[in-house]
Amino acid sequence: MNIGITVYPTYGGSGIVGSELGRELAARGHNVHFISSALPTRLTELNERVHFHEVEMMTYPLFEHQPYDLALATKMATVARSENLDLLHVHYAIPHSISAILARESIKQKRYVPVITTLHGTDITLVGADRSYLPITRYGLQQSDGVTAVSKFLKQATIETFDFDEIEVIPNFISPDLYRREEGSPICKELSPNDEKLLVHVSNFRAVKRPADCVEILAKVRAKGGNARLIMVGDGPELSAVHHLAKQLNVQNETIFVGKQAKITDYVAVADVFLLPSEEESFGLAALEAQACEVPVVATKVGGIPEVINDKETGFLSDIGDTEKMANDALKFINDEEMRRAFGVRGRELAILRYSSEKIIPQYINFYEKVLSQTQKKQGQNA
Ligand code: GMT
Repeated sequence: MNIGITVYPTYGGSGIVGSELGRELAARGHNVHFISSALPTRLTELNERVHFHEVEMMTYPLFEHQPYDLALATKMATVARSENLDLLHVHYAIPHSISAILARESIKQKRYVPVITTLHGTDITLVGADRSYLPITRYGLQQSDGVTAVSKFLKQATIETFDFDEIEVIPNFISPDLYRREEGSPICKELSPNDEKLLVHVSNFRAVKRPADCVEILAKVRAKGGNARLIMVGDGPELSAVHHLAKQLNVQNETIFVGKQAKITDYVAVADVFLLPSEEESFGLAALEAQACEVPVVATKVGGIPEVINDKETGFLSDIGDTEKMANDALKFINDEEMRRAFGVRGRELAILRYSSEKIIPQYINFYEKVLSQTQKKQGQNA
C-alpha cells in the first residue's frame, strides 16, 4: 500500500506512534509518505520506502495567523495524487482530520482517497471537548472513513463526549528489540556517580503531565532516607516551574534536567523507577516503554494507564497528586532490589505479550484493508 501519514512532528506521543508506525509499515514492504510541517523527531531515517513531504507555508501580511490547516490540506491532496496514495492516516484529530477530509474532497472527482483518524488523547479529552472545537471535532470523526483510538478508555471518552462509537481500539506499541534493559552503561555511571537509585520521568512538560509532582516525590523519598536522584527528560511549558520547585525543596542537586533526547532508552533503560504522575493519560506510551525496559512504574490511576500497568504487579497506581503514596511506592523499589527486578521482568513480559509491534502493526494493516474494501464498495454503489 501507499500510505500518507500526518503527525505533529514535535515531542509528543502521537508523533512517536505515527513515526514508529510508518517505520514498521515500511519494514513490511509498504510505501510511507509523511506529510508534516517538519521531519518528525523520532523519524531518524528516510529511505526508498519512507518519504517526507514538508508542508510549505506562504507568509502574507494579511494573514495574522498563517492558515496551516489549509496548507496541510493542499499538500495532502498534492501528495495523494503524485504518489498515488491509497489512504491518508492522520494522528491527532485537530486539525489533521479536517485537513485530510478537505484534501479528500478536493480531489475526489479524480479518485477517492479514504481518511483514517487515530485519536490519541487530549484531541478528545481537552482540546476536542472544548466548546470552541467540539462541533468541528465531531464533524472530523463522522466524516473520517475509519477512526481508531489508542485505548478502551479513550474510545469510551469519545462515545461520551461526541456520541460517536464507530471506533476500533488499536493500542500503542513497542518494538521489544529497541526497548530493553541496559544496566551499567556509561550514561548510568554518569547519572548515578554514587550508586544513587534513578527515578526517571519523560514527558513534554505540559501541565497535564504534572512534572512538578516528580520533584515532590523525590524530596519525600530523600526525606525518608532513599538515596535517589531524579532524571527529567524532555522540555515544555512547565519546565521553569519545575526547576524552581526543585530549588525550593532543596533537591536541585539531585534533580538532573537532560532536555529533549532523541534516544530516550539511554535514560529509561537504566532507570530503577519510572514516574508518570499525569492528571490525564489516554494510554501512557512512556509507561509502556519503561515497562518494556523492565522498569517498574509509579503512576496515577487515570485514563488508560490501568490498561498498561497492572497495579501491584508491574507498578503501583495512586490518586492524582498523592505524592506521599507515590514516594512510598518508589521507596519500596529503592529498598528492595529483588522486588524491583520481579516487577520489571513481569512488566516486560506483559508489554511484549500485549503491545509488541508484531501484535499491533497487523491490526493497523487489517484496519486499512477493511476501510479500503468498505470505501470501494460504497464507491461502486454510488457509481
Ligand atoms: O493527548 C496528548 O497529550 C497528546 C498526545 C501526544 O501527541 O503527545 O499524547 C497522547 O498520545 C499518546 C500516544 O497515543 C498516549 O500514549 C498518551 O497517553 C496521550 N497523552 C495524554 O492523553 C495526556
